[in-house]
Amino acid sequence: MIIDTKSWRHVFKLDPDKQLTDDQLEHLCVSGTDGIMVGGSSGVTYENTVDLLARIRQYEVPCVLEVSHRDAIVPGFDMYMIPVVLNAGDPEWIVGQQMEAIAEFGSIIDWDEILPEGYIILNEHSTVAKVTSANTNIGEREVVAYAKTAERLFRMPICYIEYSGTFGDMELVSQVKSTLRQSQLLYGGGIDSFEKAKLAAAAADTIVVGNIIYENLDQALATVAGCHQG
Ligand code: 1GP
Repeated sequence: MIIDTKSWRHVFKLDPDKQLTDDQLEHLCVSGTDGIMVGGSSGVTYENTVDLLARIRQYEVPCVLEVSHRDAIVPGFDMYMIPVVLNAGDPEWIVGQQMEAIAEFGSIIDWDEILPEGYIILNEHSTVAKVTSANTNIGEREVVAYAKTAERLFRMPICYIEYSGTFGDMELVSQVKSTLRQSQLLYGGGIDSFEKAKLAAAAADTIVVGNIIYENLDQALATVAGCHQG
């Protein structure tokens, strides 16, 4: 089913390589979040992705796949988000992986289900920064220019500021938001409480909550209410 993710304010990002009990998954799916995004930087396989999708599908919450590797592209998600890492040092993560996936699956892709995401990775210590050799040593000038590159040059519907593992600079996020006219601004990284969700939601269009789910579920669930106050 093609869904409109534009109005999403809060998203839980679930990692197929990490464990959740049925009870924990139910709490997340009925929490009032706008959607579940399935994705991870390592250990994501076809099998663990199918398994997680089947479990999430017991609930009504929309569910999208953020494709990290073409071996783990599973049919049945509502939409498919395709990261393009704008500040990757290795062009493999800007266009190489995407080209390989299109070479393999291009004839069966429903392009209406595809949402490109222009990623800007800013935490040098994150797994995703290391995997993509991201150039994280950039300032506001470059970050804003990357966001404009996503929106105005590549016409991407989504710009994603990624601080995975640490809470980022909300002034910078606000600055990017004020320069975007069309693209939806996603922010993810270190949102682990009601307060941080509120701050991030005030700065970005949509906030993405990941790691805290696996560390403290109650704190993770509190981010939904925090987001609504942001
Ligand atoms: C990761 O942006 C998400 O891709 C969320 O980050 O895991 O730090 O919450 P955290």
